[in-house]
Amino acid sequence: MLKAILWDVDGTLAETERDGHLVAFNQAFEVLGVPWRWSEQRYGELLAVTGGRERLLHDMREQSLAPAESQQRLVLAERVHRLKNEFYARIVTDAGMPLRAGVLELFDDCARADLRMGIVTTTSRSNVQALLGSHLGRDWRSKFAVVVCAEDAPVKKPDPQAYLLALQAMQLRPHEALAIEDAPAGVAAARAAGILVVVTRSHYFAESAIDGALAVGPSLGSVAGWQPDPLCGTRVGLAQLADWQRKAPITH
Ligand code: XBP
Repeated sequence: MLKAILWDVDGTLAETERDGHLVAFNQAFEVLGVPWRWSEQRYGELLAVTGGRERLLHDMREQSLAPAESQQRLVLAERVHRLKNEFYARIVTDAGMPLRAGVLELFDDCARADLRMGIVTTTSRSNVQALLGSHLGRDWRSKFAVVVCAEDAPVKKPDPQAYLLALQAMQLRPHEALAIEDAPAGVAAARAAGILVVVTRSHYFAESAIDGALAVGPSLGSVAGWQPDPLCGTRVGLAQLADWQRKAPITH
């Protein structure tokens, strides 16, 4: 029986990578006098590395203008990352970052069914606070039984640490939860924790090979383009997710 929905954040709740983090990283580079910028395409390549600080350090290995010493790189990555998160929060609160289609409706489905929700992300807590605070108000935290962020799970996806922590905190067995993710690393993390996953593809992972998901589609806001075909309705709601979960082959 389905007892909880576990939400990834970046790319799943909103297109935060392209419209938020990338823009904020480039703003931080500019302000701190870092002599390079990331294009939309380069950022897509760098998303193979989970975690903003880790992504910066990975990129510096290929930047000829990056500091030579590893300690200096760590210091620079730390400064850029902190400022990036400040700019990100500003983008989200000032300019606004729309939630993806079908997300709010699924929140409402869960509330109506009294089904618990959790946030399971390896992004920084301040970013989650900015995004959900702007959409759900100051009371946003009360809508989630658990909020696992990078500060709680420092070993980033595809490691299952964040999902294992969520299961533990919610006292759930893996087959009682269903994760919603957008990217292969997130799917791998959930699967490694034994949790079934539904994938709503985001901008950067529109074409990525996805292994081991229960269902894959372009948006929770529409039944078009999903595999397997949704039963009925106009969007992918809780009834559909529960049906997919019920029909999943039992592997536990
Ligand atoms: C999200 C990430 C993060 C964000 C940026 O992973 O990889 O690095 O891109 O956030 P998840 P930070 O799929 O777990 O949400 O800069 O705070 O890392």
